[in-house]
Amino acid sequence: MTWYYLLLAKEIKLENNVILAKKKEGISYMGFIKIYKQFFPQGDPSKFASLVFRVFDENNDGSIEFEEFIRALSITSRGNLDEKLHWAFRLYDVDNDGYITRDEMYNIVDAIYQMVGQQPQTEDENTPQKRVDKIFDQMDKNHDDRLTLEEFREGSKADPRIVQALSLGGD
Ligand SMILES: [Ca+2]
Ligand SMILES: [Ca+2]
Ligand SMILES: [Ca+2]
Repeated sequence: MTWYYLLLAKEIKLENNVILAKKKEGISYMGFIKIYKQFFPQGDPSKFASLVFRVFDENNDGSIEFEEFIRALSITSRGNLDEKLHWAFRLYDVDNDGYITRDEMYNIVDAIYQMVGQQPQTEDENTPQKRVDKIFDQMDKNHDDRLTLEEFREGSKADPRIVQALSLGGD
């Protein structure tokens, strides 16, 4: 997730004054997407940014307050592996029911592919669907087509590339 830390670090610099000045308003959804667009001019990051926004915006009020921003930043940059994986799990588990379904995984992977634009990839991962199938082959130990936090955690530790998949093209 290296690009992600860079993004956040750079954003803090770029937007530091703005955030402090607008402490009460926070970062809007559109502002968040705009920041991503600076980093991924070759693709369309709006879908991915909207998914990340959801995780940042803990109180679900449509903006990322300074406190929310700092909390997310500290987990994604300074958290231990378990904290990072839990954060990533929340990103994938869009409906917050404690399971990542194939559809939810597809949603994120597709958003990442859109964001990074066209990239040379290996034959078995060159579409979002193939990538999702591969992740589930590796992680879904009980084959019920959904991943628990435990399966996600174990699978990610066994194959760190799965977590790095979040940063396709960035690491
Ligand atoms: Ca908020
Ligand atoms: Ca879910
Ligand atoms: Ca399972």
